[in-house]
Amino acid sequence: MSATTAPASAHGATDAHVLDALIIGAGFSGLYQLHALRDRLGLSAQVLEAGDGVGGTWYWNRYPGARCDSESHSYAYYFSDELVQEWTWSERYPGQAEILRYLNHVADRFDLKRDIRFGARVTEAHYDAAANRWHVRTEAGERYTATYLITAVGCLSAANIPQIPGLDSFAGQWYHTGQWPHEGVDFTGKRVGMVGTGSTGIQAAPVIADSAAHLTVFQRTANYSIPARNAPLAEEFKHWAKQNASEIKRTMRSTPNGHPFVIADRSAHDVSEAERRAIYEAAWEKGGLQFRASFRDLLQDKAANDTAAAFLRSKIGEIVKDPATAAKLAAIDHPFATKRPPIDTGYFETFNRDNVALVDVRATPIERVTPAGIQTRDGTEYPLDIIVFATGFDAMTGPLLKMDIRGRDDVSLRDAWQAGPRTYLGLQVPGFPNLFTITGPGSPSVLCNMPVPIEHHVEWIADCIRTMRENGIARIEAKPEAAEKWVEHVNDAANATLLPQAGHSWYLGANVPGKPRVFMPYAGGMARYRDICADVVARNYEGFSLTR
Ligand code: N01
Repeated sequence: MSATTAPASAHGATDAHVLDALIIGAGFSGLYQLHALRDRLGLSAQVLEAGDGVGGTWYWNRYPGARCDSESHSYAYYFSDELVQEWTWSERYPGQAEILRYLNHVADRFDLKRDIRFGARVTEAHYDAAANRWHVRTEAGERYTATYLITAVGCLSAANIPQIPGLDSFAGQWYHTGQWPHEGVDFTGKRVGMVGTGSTGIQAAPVIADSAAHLTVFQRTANYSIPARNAPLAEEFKHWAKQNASEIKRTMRSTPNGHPFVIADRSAHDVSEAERRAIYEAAWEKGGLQFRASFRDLLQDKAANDTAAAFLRSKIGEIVKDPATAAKLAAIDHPFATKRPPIDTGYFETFNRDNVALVDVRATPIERVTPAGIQTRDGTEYPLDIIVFATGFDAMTGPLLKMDIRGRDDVSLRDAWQAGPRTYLGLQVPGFPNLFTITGPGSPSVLCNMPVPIEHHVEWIADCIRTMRENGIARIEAKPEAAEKWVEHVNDAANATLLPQAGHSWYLGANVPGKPRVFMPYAGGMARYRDICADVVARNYEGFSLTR
C-alpha cells in the first residue's frame, strides 16, 4: 500500500507522506516487519533505508572474508515454509554476497521493494502527542508521518572509527570494514595495516594477507577463535535441512542463543580431564560456535570456563610457529565467550606467513597516524599504503542515537538514555509512545543467532498493533516503573553469568570512549525471554499503558 500525501499540519509537516506505520531499515528486521504489517494486517507501511539496496548489515559489511558465523540453515527466516523450501544455501556458513542474494530474493518474492524508499537516511523522528503521530524527516528533507514507528536499524550498524590523531594526514587510503567500498579494495602489492582483532578482523586478516604485499595486524586485546571449518554443503545435508525444517525451527526457538544445536547437559566438572580434552578436541574438529555448547556451565562458572580457555590457548601455541607471536596472541585477558567468540578460517595460521606481522598495541599503543603509516608510543612507525579499521561498532544504542528521536514533551532519546539505555523488554522506551525498537537494548538480540530474535520481535510488534487496532487502542507506551524493573532484571541476568567480566566488551559499551557502561543485551536466554514476552501479553500488556 502506498502513502498518501497530507497537507501542512500543525507540526509543519508540509506534504508529508501519511502512513499507518513507518519502518526504519531494510535489513532482516525491516523486510519482515514490512511484510507482517502490510501483507498480514493490511496497514499502509513504508520502509526508509539509507542504503541503495536491501540487506542492512550485509549491504554495508562487504569487507574481505565477510561471512556469517551462524550456520546457513539457521541464518534464515522461518516464518514461511515455502521460503524455507525454495532457498538452498551453498556453504556451511553463508558469505556476504550469498546473504545479500537471499535478502533480495525475499524482498522480490514478497514484493517488498515497492514500499521501500532507498537512499533515505532518517535524521529525525518527533512524536506529536496532540495528533498521536510520529513525524519523520530524512537527510534529503522528505517528510513522513505515521501512527507507529518501528526501528529496524540493526544492533551493529554505527561504525566505530577511532579518533586517532593524524588520520586526516594519512597519504594512503583507509577504510572501516562496516562501510566497505562496493567496488572492493585491491590489496595487491600494498602494505596494509589492520586495526582490530574482533570477529571482523579475524575473518578479514587471512584474506587480506593472501593478496597484500604485507599485513601488519594491530592487536589491542588478544582473542579466542575457533576454526569455522567452512565448506560447501553436501547434497544430503541440504536435503536433510529441508526435510527437518520444523524440527530445526523448534530447536532454534528453544535454545538460549537461537542456534540449531542444544547445549550439552553436563558440567565441565562432571568429566575427567582426559574426557574433557577429548570433548574439546571433538568440538574443535567440528568447528564453529557449537564449541561453546560443550558444557552447560562455561558462561556461569569461572573454573569451568578456565578449562575451555586453557584448551583454546594451547591450540594457539600449537598452530603459531613463532613463540613470541604465539604468546602475544594467547595473552587473552578475559574468560572465553565473554566477548562474542569469533570463528575463523586460518586466522592463527596467517601469522606463520612471511608477509604478516603482529603488533601488540596494548603494550605500545597507537599514538598517531602519520602521512606514511601508523606510529606507536615507542616511536616505531609502521609504513603503510592502506589502513583497515576492523574496530567494530557503537553497538545497540549507536544506530538509534544517530537519529534525533524525540518523544513526549520533546524529550530526546539521547537525554532519556544519558545514563545508559532504559527500555521495557528492549521493545519500548517510556516517554516514546507507539515507538517499537526491534532487537533493542535490553533484548537478547546480539547474544543470539539474529534471525531468531528478529522474527520474534517482528511478530510480537505486529500482534501488538493488531490487538490495538481491534480494540480501539490509540497508544501503547512502556510504564517507567516497568522499564526500571526490566533494566534491573537485565543487569541481574548479566551478573548471573561471566559476561560482565570482559570489561572492555562492546556488550558493555566499553569500546566507545565516553559511552555509559551498561550491559546492554538480555543474557537470560532467548527461550526464557520469549516466555516473558508472551506472559506480558497474556496479562493484557502488563507494564504498558494502553490509551484509547
Ligand atoms: O568489532 P569488535 P567487530 N585501537 O568490537 C579493536 C558481529 N560480527 O566488527 O577489544 C586499537 O568485536 C578492539 O580492541 P578491544 C559480532 O557480533 C559478526 O570485530 O576494544 N584497537 C577489537 O579488537 C561481533 O562481535 C560476524 O581492546 C581498537 C576490535 O577493534 C560484532 O559484529 C562477523 C581500537 C573491534 O572488535 C563486532 O565485531 C563480524 C583502537 N582505537 C562481526 N578500537 C559474523 O557473524 C577498537 N579496537 C560474520
